[in-house]
Amino acid sequence: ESTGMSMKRSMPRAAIVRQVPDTFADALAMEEPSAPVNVSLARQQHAAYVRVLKELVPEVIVLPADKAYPDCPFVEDTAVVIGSRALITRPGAKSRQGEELMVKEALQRLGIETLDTEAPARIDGGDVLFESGILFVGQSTRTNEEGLKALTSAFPDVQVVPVPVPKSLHLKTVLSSIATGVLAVEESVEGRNMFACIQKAAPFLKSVPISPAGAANTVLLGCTVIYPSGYGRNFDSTYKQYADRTIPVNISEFHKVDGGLTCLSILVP
Ligand code: CIR
Repeated sequence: ESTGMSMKRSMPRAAIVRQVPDTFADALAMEEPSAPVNVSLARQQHAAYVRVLKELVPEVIVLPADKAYPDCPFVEDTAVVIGSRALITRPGAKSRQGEELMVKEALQRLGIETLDTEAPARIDGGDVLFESGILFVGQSTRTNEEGLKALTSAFPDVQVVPVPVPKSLHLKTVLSSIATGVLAVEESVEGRNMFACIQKAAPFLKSVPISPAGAANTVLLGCTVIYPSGYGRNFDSTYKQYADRTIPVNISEFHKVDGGLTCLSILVP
């Protein structure tokens, strides 16, 4: 770990995504978007992201949208998969509870053992980062202490570390893995404090500061980093220090409703 070299990480065997519903403009947002959500553009952007996944991941399962759940494309929030087991979450926002059912069935079809989260526990998968064998769990408005306990009992062999998320929606809004042992971390007071908390438990982890807010939410697939373009900056040279390949993807319509790239898929190891 101290060589400064990033280790190879294996490609997930499958990814689960969920299509954009007609009601997507009603998705939850912490702040009213400056421009309204363009649903047909969101669909095009989603399709482009799915094409990238299909290029890299052996199996991509595309679940149909449900118009009763405007936030349903953000599948990441509905399950935490480690090894051959998944904890199906109880999403933190009431309007999202129920999204997890279709995802649960898809995971079971893949042969994954599923466990359920019981009330009063609440978990959004966007608060959960599994890196270097440690499960970092954001404590946010969406994921509570009971949720943290549910994760601890679902994965008894895994070290679980709570990380306060005072301001942002989710843990992974602020930071994400760009290589094994390396995190992209939003350059902000919140980002610095969160990474300091992470480093206390995992001093070997490195951070790469990224601005502006929102840009540090990336998807690592094997040695490829997919990152959000549309922040007026190109991050290729930054991420190429750690990754073999970088792919920018524009998801402007998802950013408007607080969604990042990681939210749009569940990766099945
Ligand atoms: C929500 O507020 O739940 C959605 N509008 C955005 C969810 C983003 N999910 C994620 O970052 N994992």
